[in-house]
Amino acid sequence: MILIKLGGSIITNKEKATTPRPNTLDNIVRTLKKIEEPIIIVHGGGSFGHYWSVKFKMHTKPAKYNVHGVSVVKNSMVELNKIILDSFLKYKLNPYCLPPTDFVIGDKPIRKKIIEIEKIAKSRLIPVTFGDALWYGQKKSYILSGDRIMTILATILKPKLSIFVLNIDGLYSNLKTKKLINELKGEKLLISKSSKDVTGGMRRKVEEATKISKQGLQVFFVNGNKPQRIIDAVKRKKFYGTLFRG
Ligand code: IP8
Repeated sequence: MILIKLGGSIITNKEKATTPRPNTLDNIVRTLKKIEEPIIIVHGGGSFGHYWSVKFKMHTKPAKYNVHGVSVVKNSMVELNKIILDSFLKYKLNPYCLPPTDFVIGDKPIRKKIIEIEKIAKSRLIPVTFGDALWYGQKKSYILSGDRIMTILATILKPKLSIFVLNIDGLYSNLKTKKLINELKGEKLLISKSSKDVTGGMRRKVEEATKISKQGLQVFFVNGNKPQRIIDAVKRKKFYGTLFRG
């Protein structure tokens, strides 16, 4: 099984509120058709969820946030999710929409439900879930990042490969020269905090990728503008991106 996160920066235009990138999305989805094994999709919030989370000052920490804000963030994620589902349907990839409330209560994963997600994927439906505003309990809510969902799912389902699809080639050792880090094995990385993402941007991704790879699982950061690189990685032909060795 292959776990794939479509990052908000690749599927939306982060410079413009609530703006998808339909052509880029379609290109990725069309290419995913070449994968022969079961896949599970997670997507991020980009200029939908993050835009509204910033407006309503919502974060990953459970708190008594403005309830209207919770609704607006959630609605924006449903809107983005629909765009993604429609793209999958268009290319006959049979998406199966699974909001995270289906397998998380408060901030606790429901193991039984997650095992069921793999069965859904094995039936050739493609489970599609996403980062979201979630009810926490005691009048509190929080933003659950799609990156965190990757760790939740990977921990239980042990995918052959967990892929983070980004808007850049992978991790750079030097931002100016854009020198790509091809492979990592247990090294500690220092990543600066991103301002636009309420869930922590690249820093969060690296944290979650490290958690997954520490379980002996492979994680790969790849550029979604070059979707064939996803297929090459899945088919073990070539890893053009950053590979976290398990
Ligand atoms: O983009 C966050 O998901 P992420 C979703 O995967 C919201 O961090 C609602 C901001």
